[in-house]
Amino acid sequence: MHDNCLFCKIISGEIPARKVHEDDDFLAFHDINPAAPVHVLLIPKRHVTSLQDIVAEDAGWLGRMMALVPKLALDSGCRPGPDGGFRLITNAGRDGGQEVGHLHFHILGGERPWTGLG
Ligand code: DGP
Repeated sequence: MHDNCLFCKIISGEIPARKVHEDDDFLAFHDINPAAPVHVLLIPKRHVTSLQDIVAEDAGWLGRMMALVPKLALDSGCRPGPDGGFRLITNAGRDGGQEVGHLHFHILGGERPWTGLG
């Protein structure tokens, strides 16, 4: 728990969210301002500010986080196969367009057209 971190408050339950997945290490929930028909945020429960802070020792849990993405995409309504799919985005730092300072993956999908995040 990191003071004044919005996503830590969602993890603790202080701020509600529409959860799609939760386990000991990760939480996924619908983005409050969806940029696509499916727009889910996947976050680690440990407070990491962004991908800027990742080092080689993080490979284990970060790999497990990445491996959750295709299952969450399908469970959230992304279509399977080559005509379906999803987009994965993480914004890091101000120049990267990051607004919430807790590492998160945007999982975006659903039938096009939609613009996504750039
Ligand atoms: P980024 O710009 O990459 O830091 O994206 C932050 C995302 O977080 C943005 O798409 C909107 C979303 N968001 C901000 N506040 C809340 C909230 O209180 N609840 C939920 N579910 N999403 C939020």
